[in-house]
Amino acid sequence: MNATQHNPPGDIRIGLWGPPGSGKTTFLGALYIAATRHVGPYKWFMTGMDDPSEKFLMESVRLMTHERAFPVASEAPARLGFRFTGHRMVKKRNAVGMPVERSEVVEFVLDVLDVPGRLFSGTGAGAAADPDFSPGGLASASPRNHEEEQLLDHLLHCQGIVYLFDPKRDKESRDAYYFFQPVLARLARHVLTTHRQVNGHLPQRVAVCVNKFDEEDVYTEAKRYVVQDAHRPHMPRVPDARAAEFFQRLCADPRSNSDLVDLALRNHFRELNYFVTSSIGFYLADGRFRPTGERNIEVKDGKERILGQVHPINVLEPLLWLHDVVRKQEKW
Ligand SMILES: Nc1nc2c(ncn2[C@@H]2O[C@H](COP(=O)(O)OP(=O)(O)O)[C@@H](O)[C@H]2O)c(=O)[nH]1
Ligand SMILES: [Mg+2]
Repeated sequence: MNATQHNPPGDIRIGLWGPPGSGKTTFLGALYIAATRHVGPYKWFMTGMDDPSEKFLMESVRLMTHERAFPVASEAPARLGFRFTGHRMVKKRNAVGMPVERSEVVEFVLDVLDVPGRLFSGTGAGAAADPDFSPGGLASASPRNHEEEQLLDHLLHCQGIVYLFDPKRDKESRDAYYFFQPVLARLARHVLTTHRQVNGHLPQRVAVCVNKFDEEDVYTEAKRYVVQDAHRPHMPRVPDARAAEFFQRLCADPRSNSDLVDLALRNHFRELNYFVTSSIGFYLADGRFRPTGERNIEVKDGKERILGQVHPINVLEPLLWLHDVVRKQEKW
């Protein structure tokens, strides 16, 4: 006998936070493939909640698989909604002790705002390139200011935040803190003035993602923490318990202030988890990962193209963790 148990979908608002180019749009675009490839107790699939979200999904999947290109940069904030549906078969006994197989369905809705990276600085890169960008101000009513407010309002009402740290960029520009601090300062002010703090902390849960794991330098640094999946294609993974240590190591460059990102995250937020992620994964020459860690990007006519299959690493997992911790809390 079969039965289906449907848990009502929980709406969960998740924000994406990270400096320009840290991979936010690509991360979102890779989610559909990540859900399809996911190996775990639940089988997952992802659908768009409305036409623009479905269009974004189809377009990013087409780009990443057929065109072998990265999703195009976000020009204006895009509000997107996706539904994740997971199902698994569980063996149970019915009221009279007979074994029954039951299909268990879990659903959650992800509501994200994908914004151009310049909005995160509040004072800098955006301002230099863009006269409309008002330094740190929520006071004037310029269009740019409206976008900043939209971002702040979204993050304020998120239960979860995916924070993307880009070790490749940070090695060169060392500006993670520069893009991090203005957003944190505004978030903290609004949470405190509206008395929404929880035990002195900001209420959002944060999944800290060290992104672009597939890049040669990042993989080389991560090697000491890496274990390989037992199942094909035996992708490398930094276990969550060691990902925090890896993040701290990356932030500890004495020439940068990125250690302040690590400290401030831990001081401000009540619950954090760490992931080492890649939206595209490594190149699999013969269907399995080789420990040399081949890069899944080729450069043709000066343009970066994805070389082979897209195998996202730890892209769905931060959302599943956020969904889990938010669902477990009784009251938001
Ligand atoms: N190696 C590698 N590069 C990535 C990955 N994700 C994004 N990138 C690179 O980072 C660039 C910026 O990504 P994008 O998603 O537009 O960043 P955003 O500004 O944070 O939305 C892309 O064009 C790629 O060159 C990844 O998983 N691995
Ligand atoms: Mg983007």
